[in-house]
Amino acid sequence: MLYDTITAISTPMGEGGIGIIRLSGPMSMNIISRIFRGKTDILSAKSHTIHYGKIFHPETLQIIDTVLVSIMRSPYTYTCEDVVEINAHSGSIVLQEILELTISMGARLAQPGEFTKRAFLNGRIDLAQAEAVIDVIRAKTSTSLAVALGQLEGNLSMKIRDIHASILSLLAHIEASLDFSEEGIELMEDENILGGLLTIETQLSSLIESSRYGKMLKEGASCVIVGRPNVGKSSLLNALLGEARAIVTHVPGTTRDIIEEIIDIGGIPLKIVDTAGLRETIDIVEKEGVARAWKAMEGADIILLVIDVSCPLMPEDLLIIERLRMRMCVVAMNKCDLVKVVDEIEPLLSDKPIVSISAKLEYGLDELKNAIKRLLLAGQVNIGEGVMVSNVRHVDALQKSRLAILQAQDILKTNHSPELVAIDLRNALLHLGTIIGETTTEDVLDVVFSRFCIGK
Ligand SMILES: Nc1nc2c(ncn2[C@@H]2O[C@H](COP(=O)(O)OP(=O)(O)OP(=O)(O)O)[C@@H](O)[C@H]2O)c(=O)[nH]1
Ligand SMILES: [Mg+2]
Repeated sequence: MLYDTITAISTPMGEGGIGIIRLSGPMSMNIISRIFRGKTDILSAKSHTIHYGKIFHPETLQIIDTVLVSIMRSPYTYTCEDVVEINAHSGSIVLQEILELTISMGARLAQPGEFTKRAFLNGRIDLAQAEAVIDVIRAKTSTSLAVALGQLEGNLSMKIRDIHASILSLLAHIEASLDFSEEGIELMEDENILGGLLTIETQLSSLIESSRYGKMLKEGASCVIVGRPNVGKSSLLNALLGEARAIVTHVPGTTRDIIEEIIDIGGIPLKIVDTAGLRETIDIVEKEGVARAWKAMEGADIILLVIDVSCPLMPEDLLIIERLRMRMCVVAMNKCDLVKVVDEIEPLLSDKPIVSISAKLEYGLDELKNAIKRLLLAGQVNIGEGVMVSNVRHVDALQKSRLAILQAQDILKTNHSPELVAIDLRNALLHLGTIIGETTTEDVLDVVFSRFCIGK
């Protein structure tokens, strides 16, 4: 372990009960012993103990704060190195002064994610687990948290290692057949190798398939509420959020700007976007709002069309319906607390789910959320269970690995060249290895850890 000692403020900036400065590396104990006075001698303190005392400036002897210091000795620590955590009062000046003091004692300011990077480089966790740390921190729903925690525990890594081992075993057979083909060694039949490749390909495919939901759990999906003015779009946003977020009035053209909020729909963080009512207008502010609404609609994963059942359909409604043909869409028939005079709408929206609601009386909202959830998950119900891939980098590696396996199958079926099959299998292994960090370049590591915050 040839590393220097790093230091960082590990808690968010701002006022709070406690702020933590974390040190990791060979000089951690030495540094803390020079700036901390308590009842115990910190250098002889046992590992994983906490000590009450004061941080002071060794030259001026000026006291900076009263703190609790945690001592954790290598190797059973977050980074596998000596780690010290100083629990101070969380004011930005206090934390900044202690941080600068540790730097003046020889520590270096940590880069984003450097503590976790050391945990990876020192072999405590693999790369997929290290990446899960940031997913745990950024999880937006309890289901996405569960998936991230599973990955941190190593469930994805285990699956990848299993597949890796199967490929390796096939490769060993093929290479043995190349090396000892004349020595009468019992060799695997092509058919058995093909069977093995097929199983591997299926496993890779199902992991790739899981990423559709895995990514949605992590990154969420977007749902744009559209409709002509005054149908109750903003009322619906407020009802879904459970708070009066958007302005609601009886005047058509109330909403001008885009309003975004996140709600939890069956574990998926769904970004709900309220927009200006779509109509022709000469008001320049409203015109801009309408242009933004059309644009938001273009980029949405799912569209929530609101229709007012208390009026007949208007040309604006028909124009929007026309634009929804090929899109994932749920239709909310709003104001169902009023007398229904709207025309038959089903024939216009053949296959789209239609739900009756009253945004004002908060009626039908669960049904509406279920319709959105069904559309997003396309029938998949056990989302969040089992191993799920949620990281673009992992999906890319899995796809490349699967492609190599498919190619190996083709070669085996056509021209039986074991050398070429072996090359493809080695490629497949290489790509799988990048997921857990066995064959990862420094550039990739830099990209992975630059997504972290400083202090993690
Ligand atoms: N009776 C009844 N009135 C509703 C319902 N939903 C909304 N309204 C009323 O309809 C009017 C318009 O509501 P908004 O939510 O502002 O409609 P909007 O679609 O956002 O309108 P713009 O922002 O102008 O495009 C308000 O007076 C609401 O109180 C409902 O379910 N039932
Ligand atoms: Mg509105």
